[in-house]
Amino acid sequence: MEIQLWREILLPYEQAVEELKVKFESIIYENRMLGKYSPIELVDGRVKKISSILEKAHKKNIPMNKIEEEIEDISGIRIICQFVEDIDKVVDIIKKRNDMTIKFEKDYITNIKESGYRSYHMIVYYDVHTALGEKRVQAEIQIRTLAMNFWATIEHSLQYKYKKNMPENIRERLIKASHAVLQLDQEMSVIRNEIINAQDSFNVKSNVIADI
Ligand code: 0O2
Repeated sequence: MEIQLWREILLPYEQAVEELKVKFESIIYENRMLGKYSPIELVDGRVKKISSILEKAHKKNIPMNKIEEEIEDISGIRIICQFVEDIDKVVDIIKKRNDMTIKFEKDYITNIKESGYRSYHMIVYYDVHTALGEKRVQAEIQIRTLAMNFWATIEHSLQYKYKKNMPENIRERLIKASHAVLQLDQEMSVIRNEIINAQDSFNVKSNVIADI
């Protein structure tokens, strides 16, 4: 397919990523302005590379005319939370919104993947208005803690490096590390209130300094 055609196809997905990032980032900003704890720590987003789209289509036997329907993560948003409890809060926020419709959810936090991967995924429909007209696109929203994200980022780069041939000892270490991440998340949850209070007083102090 010509590069110009790909540009046109990807345009609405790029816009969806930009808009969704702004919308989720405003949750952080508004909570902070109101002196409230934000269940979202940070937001990231990307449009899948053409090569990755084609690779996935090939792997899953998806014909060209079904790519937009069947590859649900062309637009990808990642929402990072401090604590596991925040993930449910973010899921609730998304469910209550009327600017996105949930297609389905995958709970890899309750159902941890064999690799050790933990994250909550939501596929949503989202309407964009571009220079080429109105379009309903799909976007994958991954919600995870800082600790889960640390593990997934490292594991993803190793997957990329080794492709299908990850050495057994590295795979085992990653699984061990995922147990440590689970324990870290659990420990942090126990002292969650202490941490939130400490962050609140730190924020109050920095605001006072900023006002001066
Ligand atoms: P990217 O964009 O490079 O992250 P699959 O059949 O496993 O290919 P499926 O059915 O489309 O994937 O959905 P699934 O399993 O929910 O995975 C979608 C995305 O979740 C992946 O995107 C990863 O971002 C993330 N993910 C899933 N499993 C793992 C895992 O074991 N380790 C890590 N690090 N991430 C994972 P892509 O397509 O890999 O692409």
